[in-house]
Amino acid sequence: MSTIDTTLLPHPTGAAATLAAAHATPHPLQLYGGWFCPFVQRAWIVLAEKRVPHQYVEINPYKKEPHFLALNPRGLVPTLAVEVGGGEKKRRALYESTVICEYLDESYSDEGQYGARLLPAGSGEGEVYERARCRLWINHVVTRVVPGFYRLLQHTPEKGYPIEEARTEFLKGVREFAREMVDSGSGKSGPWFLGERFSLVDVMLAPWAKRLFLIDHYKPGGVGIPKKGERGEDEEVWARWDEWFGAIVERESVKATWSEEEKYIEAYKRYAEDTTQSEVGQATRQGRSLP
Ligand SMILES: N[C@@H](CCC(=O)N[C@@H](CS)C(=O)NCC(=O)O)C(=O)O
Repeated sequence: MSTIDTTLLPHPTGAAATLAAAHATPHPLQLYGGWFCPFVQRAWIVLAEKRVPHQYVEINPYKKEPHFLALNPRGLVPTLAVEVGGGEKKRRALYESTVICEYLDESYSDEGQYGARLLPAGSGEGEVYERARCRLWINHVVTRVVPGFYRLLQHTPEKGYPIEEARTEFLKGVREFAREMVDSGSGKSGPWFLGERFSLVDVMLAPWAKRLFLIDHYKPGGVGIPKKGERGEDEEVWARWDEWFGAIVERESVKATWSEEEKYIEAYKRYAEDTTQSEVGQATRQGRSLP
């Protein structure tokens, strides 16, 4: 059994360290996270976007400490501890990054205080459809793009399939996402998935967009997004991706939840060598769906 997963740097660095330090004081709303984890970054981005008062608690999820397992029997980060109930408040836990993000968006819904809703929330026909469309593309990110990312990052020459196959599959998921942005015409009003409006769809993909450089760093041929002028019939689609990507990396909440680049390179070495014992890594290796 590998040990590096339990010898991970035990704290965030860079901007994320500053954000964590500003949220170190005990608070009933607690985000249990690991600085390196993209699923955590989703929840962290939502807290930062909405400026929700909370405590950030850095833990190493690979250690599976009893106090953490008592909160989340799956033993994964992010885990959100919340207080619920009228008179006598009870401490409860939520997990699964997509569930946590929706919970935070709904719980801190006063737009005057917390800014615009991240998932369209209205009951009119148009908003209900847009909410469903957002969930559809969140599902695309969860079931296509993210597993494709790990299959490519964990590819080694010993695998029974060529790296090109993993790259093509991953790029297909990303291209379909970008094509949806072109087809919906959202690019006319702004860079985000919904155009002018930043939403949970952007949040769900942002952490992996930020980690694409790891594939360029570790894998021969890198991510392989074709260059301008060499994109054939997909020129417009990849230009829309570039626009979205450029906006994501500049988004304040994304920058604020990001540690120093070289720390990710160290942390993801075991993924790139396909020796990680993490549940995500093992699931990818065995062709199972991600935890
Ligand atoms: N489906 C979960 C996945 C969370 C997840 O896999 N987190 C990883 C860290 S990036 C973890 O806690 N791993 C602990 C382990 O593998 O034992 C979510 O969306 O929150």
